[in-house]
Amino acid sequence: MLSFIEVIFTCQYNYIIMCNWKIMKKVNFSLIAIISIFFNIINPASANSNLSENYDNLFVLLTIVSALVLILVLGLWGYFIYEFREEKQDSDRTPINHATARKLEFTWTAIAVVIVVILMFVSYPVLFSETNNAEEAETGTEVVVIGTNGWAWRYILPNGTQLNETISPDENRVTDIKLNIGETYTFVFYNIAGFIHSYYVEELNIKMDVVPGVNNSYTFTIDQNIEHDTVFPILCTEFCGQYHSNMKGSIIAVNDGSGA
Ligand SMILES: [Cu+2]
Repeated sequence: MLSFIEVIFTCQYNYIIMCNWKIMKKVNFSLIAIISIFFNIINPASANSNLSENYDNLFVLLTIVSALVLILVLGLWGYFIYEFREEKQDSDRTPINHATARKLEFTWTAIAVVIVVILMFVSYPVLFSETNNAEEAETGTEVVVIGTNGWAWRYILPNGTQLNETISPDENRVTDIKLNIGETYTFVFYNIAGFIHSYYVEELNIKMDVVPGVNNSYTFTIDQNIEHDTVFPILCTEFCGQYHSNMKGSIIAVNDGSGA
């Protein structure tokens, strides 16, 4: 799923392209920006776990709020460029007085603060709905996930089995784990590396920092509609050192009961 920041980058990217083509005057770039945002909203989200719906709703809300702010800012910008262009000499260019300017400043600052505070209250429960301290977490089948100093993921399954990485000729450290579709799991993260990793499964909406001395946990359920043997790749999203990009592996979703 494309993130909120990527939406903004997409808009800026379109803007830069148009500047390069020197056709800025002919093309209404704010329209292109709006189309970009719309494209990002309708981009199919990753609805493969129970976490997806809350995240996706929050994403759409943030995108709409950002789009409205963007339209307002671009609209005002366009208006001022047009109204105070060089050729038009009859526009009123007297500066507003200090008291009015202060009121205006206070008002727009207050509006921005209110919007940010509302978004904070909306985002907070989503962010922490499934990600808690291990002791307080709603628990499913507990799987221990270990980030190592050999740039690999290891698992300890509920039955005590440890899954270790295999190192491929091209130096990838690969660890796969099978999980049952529809079963609720709690991943408890340990770090024996001494430096930070971050466990990321894009298609299941899982992302958790794996920090030395901190046992974060993550409770999730793979959606019932997922097909047997679906593979969800895992990445490390904390730049952790020499073999950062070689920390490979997958969650393999199974419905024959052979999962952890
Ligand atoms: Cu890492």
